[in-house]
Amino acid sequence: MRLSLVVSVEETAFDAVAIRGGWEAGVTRLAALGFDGAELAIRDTAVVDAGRIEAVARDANLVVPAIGTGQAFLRDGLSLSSSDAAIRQAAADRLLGHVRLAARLDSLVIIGLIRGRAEGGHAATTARFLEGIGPVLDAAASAGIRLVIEPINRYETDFLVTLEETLEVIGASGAPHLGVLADTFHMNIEEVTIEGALVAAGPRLWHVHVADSNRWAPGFGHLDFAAIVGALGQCGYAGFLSAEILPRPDPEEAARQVERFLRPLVKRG
Ligand code: LER
Ligand code: MN
Repeated sequence: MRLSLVVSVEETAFDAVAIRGGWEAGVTRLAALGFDGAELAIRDTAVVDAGRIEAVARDANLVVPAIGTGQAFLRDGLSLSSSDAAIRQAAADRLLGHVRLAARLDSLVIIGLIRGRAEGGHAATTARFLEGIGPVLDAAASAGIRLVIEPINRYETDFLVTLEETLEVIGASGAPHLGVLADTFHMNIEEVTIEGALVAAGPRLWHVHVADSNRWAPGFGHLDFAAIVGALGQCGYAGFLSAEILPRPDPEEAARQVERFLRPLVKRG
């Protein structure tokens, strides 16, 4: 398992992004702190310079394990499951840009808040979601890119809050390149046990966001990360632990804590 941290390429109102004040400096700083990767949060690939991202990551010797898309929902209101077909279409069109960038960077594309909210019940929302994501799945298959759906806690969404229900929708899609992202902060609110849910997700678990119970860096709250990393090892997880954390007590200390606390655990695991 390797370590990364979420960096936003634009200034964002989303608070769990520890490194701020310019993505280029952030990525370079992560490399200096010993991280293996930088996960990028990108609202719209039309306003980023893909060549520049490739160059900065390569020069810093960092992988971009995943590209986050939630700001397209938070800032622009795009939703794959909206009851408005034009909004579903706009969300899919936006995600095609993320898929193209992911193909250049060899990244996963995260379907987080952009999956939308429940409207008219779970079954109807799922049906619209599967229709909305269809063209994105097709483009990802052609590009050889995988997507991951992230279960998100009930205070942020009412559609797909647990790993189990997310895995059901993934199964219903029939898409072999659609998997699940586990975020320990959300899981602490929604799952019966974090370790049990991780083991149950097994080989369909392709990406992990780490934050402690308070969304501070691991070790600054009360989650049992030795048990969490142990469960990930048990299900054969060999991907990234990507820190999506508040910049507390300050950005530098938050990032350092991720390395200091998790590196010994992932070396063992
Ligand atoms: C995104 O990865 C996430 O975890 C959500 O809390 C975004 O609002
Ligand atoms: Mn997350």
